[in-house]
Amino acid sequence: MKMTFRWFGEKDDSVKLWQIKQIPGMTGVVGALFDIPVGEVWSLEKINQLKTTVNNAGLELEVIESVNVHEDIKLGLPTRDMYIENYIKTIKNLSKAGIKVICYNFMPVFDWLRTDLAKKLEDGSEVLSYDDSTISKVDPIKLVEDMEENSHGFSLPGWESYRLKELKDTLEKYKSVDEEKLFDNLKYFLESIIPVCEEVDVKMAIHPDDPPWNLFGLPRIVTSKSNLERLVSLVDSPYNGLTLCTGSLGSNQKNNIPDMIRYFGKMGRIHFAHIRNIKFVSQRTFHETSHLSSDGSFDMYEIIKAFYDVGFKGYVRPDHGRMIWGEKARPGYGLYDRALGAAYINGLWEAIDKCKRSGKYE
Ligand code: CS2
Ligand code: MN
Repeated sequence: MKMTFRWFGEKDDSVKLWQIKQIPGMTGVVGALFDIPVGEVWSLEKINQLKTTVNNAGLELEVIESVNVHEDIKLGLPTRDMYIENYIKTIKNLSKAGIKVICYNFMPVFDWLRTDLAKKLEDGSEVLSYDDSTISKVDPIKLVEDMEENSHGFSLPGWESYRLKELKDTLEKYKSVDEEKLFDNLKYFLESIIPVCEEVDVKMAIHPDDPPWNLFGLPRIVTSKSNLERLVSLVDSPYNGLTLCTGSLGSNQKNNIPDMIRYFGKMGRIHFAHIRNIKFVSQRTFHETSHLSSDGSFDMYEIIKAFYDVGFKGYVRPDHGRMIWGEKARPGYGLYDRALGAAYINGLWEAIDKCKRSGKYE
């Protein structure tokens, strides 16, 4: 595995590259061009600028998260072909700059969703949380306003305000799109882009839906083992792969994360891993925690062991962390707790590796 750290760029991140570089075992950052509106082509010049900045700090830039998919592609509108052409141009430019993996998602309208961006835990730290009973009462338009208000002035990934301005209209358009239709639209997209990815050697890694169930009547399909299985066979190519996000998939208690890692890992379809822990309050209500197993509901040892056992060589990043030690940063994306997470993941990996090599476990 190759340890990386998500970074939002010089202008829009309180975390600096030199700080990331000082985290033990850190090889590179996961970046993106956040100022390019969804659907437009990423120019090679801008990509190279970002790459040079990152490389000058002694870090690699081999993973992009995210190149977002235009809503018209997800909706299957006639304009999708133009947006797919643009997406292909972006893939080719990213390849020229040495990018190996693109993380993306296929969630209608909303990206990840939480009901509180700063829930206080007993120790005074703040975390993102999700309460299913609140969601059912909330108006999606109000939710978007709340998210903007509570993000401490930071833009939130996937919550671009210009895009969500047309929310009412977009929600209306989705009335005719159910899960089957969304799968068809994803297939159309993948059939268009995967041959290009094969040619230019860039792997696509779809991010699971977060949380992995339908919201506000909008369909969600990247949610379970059987749906992921269907997804990887839509286009049967190693370039049609997955981002295995433990926190997103794991918020459905029916999903067995180590089993999914073993299954899709053996298939060679996991190219990127997001590792985090969450704590369930009830069936569909949870809050995020530190990465440590005993702080949350997941067995992080079993998760890392599953990656180890399938010989995972892909990229990994600590996912959302708590806000601790008085840090003021983008919710979920502070420096301190994610750095602790990276150190913990590396520690688990080393322990498993040494045990395995000394024959202490099969
Ligand atoms: C991320 C997602 O912050 C997060 O929860 O994992 O926003 C992720 O970047 C996108 O869904 C991938 O396109
Ligand atoms: Mn994730």
